[in-house]
Amino acid sequence: MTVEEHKNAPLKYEPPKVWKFDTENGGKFSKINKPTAGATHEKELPIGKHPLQLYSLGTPNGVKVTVLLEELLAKGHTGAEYNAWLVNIGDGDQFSSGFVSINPNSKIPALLDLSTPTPTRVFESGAILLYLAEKFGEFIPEDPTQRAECYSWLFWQMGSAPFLGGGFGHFYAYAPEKFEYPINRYTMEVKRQLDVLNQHLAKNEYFCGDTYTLADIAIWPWYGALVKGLLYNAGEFIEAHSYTNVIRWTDQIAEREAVKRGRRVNRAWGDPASQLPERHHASDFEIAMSDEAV
Ligand SMILES: N[C@@H](CCC(=O)N[C@@H](CS)C(=O)NCC(=O)O)C(=O)O
Repeated sequence: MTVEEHKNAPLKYEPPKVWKFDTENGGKFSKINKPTAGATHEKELPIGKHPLQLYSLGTPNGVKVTVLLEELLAKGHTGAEYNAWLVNIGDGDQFSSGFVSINPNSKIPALLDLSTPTPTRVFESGAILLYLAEKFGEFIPEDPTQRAECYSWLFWQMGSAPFLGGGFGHFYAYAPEKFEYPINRYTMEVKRQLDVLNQHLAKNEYFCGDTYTLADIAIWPWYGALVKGLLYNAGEFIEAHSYTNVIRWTDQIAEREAVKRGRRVNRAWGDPASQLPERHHASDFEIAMSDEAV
């Protein structure tokens, strides 16, 4: 179709004067998405014995937090001991009264810190990463210039991932039909984002220079998984193999023991050896891998 023909083609969808909610739109998450906020049912959250209570799921946003917690524990910070509880978003657990009281936005991950004089709630994965990095003084540089670089990449991730997940992933993998316009628009944007990362990693070992920080922890579960073809089955479509510096960085981070542990926490699908739906003690990883547990 030429540009002129495209301009003259009748619109398939004419928005009504007032938008109405349609639960039957056929998209993968149409049953749980709705245009209102707040709790749908009364249910308290479970509380374990550790200072930190994490309510989450092993999606990329959840993995950011479990990787940082495992990294902090690996450095000997016992105050980072945590109970990780599973929030099954497919079943609507994020709309329980208990969950909404710690995250009014009803999205995982959410954290409750019981070690403060009164309990501290934190929601939004970027806020949780900053809260923990500042609390323990780790994975965030002291030098103001380096720290600013770290903030920049962290907020880059928080601002960019919705185009990857909510835009590209939604229209490429979850929408009820393959619509050319949004797939083109979001594929272009995601490839531009990957090029930003690839060019930066050509000159830097990690996002904030030569040290591994919370910026790497935030970016890895999304863009690392994307270049390894693990998100939306889109590796070939976006020519993931061409982002060689991102692949180098992804593989390097995947070798870290804390990362291997963190990516399993709150994961309740896929290869059984990759799962640990709840984590209440460091030994849970070994128990889950033993013959007894299989
Ligand atoms: N900006 C939020 C996004 C969190 C988010 O989108 N979480 C998704 C899972 S990855 C969720 O809980 N979805 C449930 C829903 O939309 O009802 C963050 O980074 O914490």
